[in-house]
Amino acid sequence: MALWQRLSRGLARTRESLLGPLQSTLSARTSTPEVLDELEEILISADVGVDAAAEIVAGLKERLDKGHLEREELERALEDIIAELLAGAEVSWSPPPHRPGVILFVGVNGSGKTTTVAKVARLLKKEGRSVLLAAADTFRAAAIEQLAELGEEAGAEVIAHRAGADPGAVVHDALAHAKSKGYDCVLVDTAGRLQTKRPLMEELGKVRRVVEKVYGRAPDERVLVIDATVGQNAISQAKLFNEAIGVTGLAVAKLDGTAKGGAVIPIWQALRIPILWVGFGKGLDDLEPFCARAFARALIRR
Ligand SMILES: Nc1nc2c(ncn2[C@@H]2O[C@H](COP(=O)(O)OP(=O)(O)OP(=O)(O)O)[C@@H](O)[C@H]2O)c(=O)[nH]1
Ligand SMILES: [Mg+2]
Repeated sequence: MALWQRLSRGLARTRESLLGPLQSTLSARTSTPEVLDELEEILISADVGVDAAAEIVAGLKERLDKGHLEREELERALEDIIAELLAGAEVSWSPPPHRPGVILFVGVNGSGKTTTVAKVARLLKKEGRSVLLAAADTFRAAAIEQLAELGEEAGAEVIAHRAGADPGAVVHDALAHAKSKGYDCVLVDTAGRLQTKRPLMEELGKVRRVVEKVYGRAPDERVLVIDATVGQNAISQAKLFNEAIGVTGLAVAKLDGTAKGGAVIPIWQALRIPILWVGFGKGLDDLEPFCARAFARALIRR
């Protein structure tokens, strides 16, 4: 199945929130300006954001006839404009060039970090890379077990200490092990933390420094996992994580569970941090590298 079709299933709720209301507007055969006004409101209520909605509608005004609108024509134009708006968010990501590359996953509680770590492990393993997982969420007892189970499912070894141990020590061990065994990548799962809790944010800085000490460089990627169901609220979260640790990429999880998938547009516009992956289900295969065109197409087409 093509990427956009897999995404399309995941984005069904978002698409419904966009195209459902549009359907009735269009079938009433109103004139273009009225349809565009209504579309702007629909986009805003689907969490696309006021600025992005205005930008999309301005783009449509330029492209479309002044007269009556064909649904297909409108959809094609909408897809093109969204794909263009998101083009810069897409990167052709590949693992760090040296061995092992270190990827740190951070985010608020329950955003989807641990699941995303396992999904990325699965993806990398499919590409033939060897992957080690570090269970640096020692705060939540069940987190270690969860990562161990998911790691097994993904076919990746997991380094863990007991609950309550120092996350920095786990990372230290994992790096040493990865080095001695020649692993390609180490994926570090961290505890969920509210971006406003300073001591917890400082703990992330400590994990970062452990990597710097052992490797002489920061973790190659610091990935912020955001939960798509929070929509534009992810922007303020991201800003504080970025200040604490310097976020290099986003993973957007739970796109399947929300009608707010359109928020990816204002999130990209506000942060200008590349979107590395999108997750759209609980299964380990429900993750894909972000592709602007496929995302736009899945938002609009069934
Ligand atoms: N539907 C759906 N559920 C997801 C997705 N990603 C994660 N989940 C679910 O969301 C819940 C939380 O996911 P976790 O991966 O444990 O989130 P976390 O950020 O590690 O949570 P903490 O470690 O407690 O901060 C779990 O029930 C996951 O199965 C997704 O893309 N789609
Ligand atoms: Mg977790």
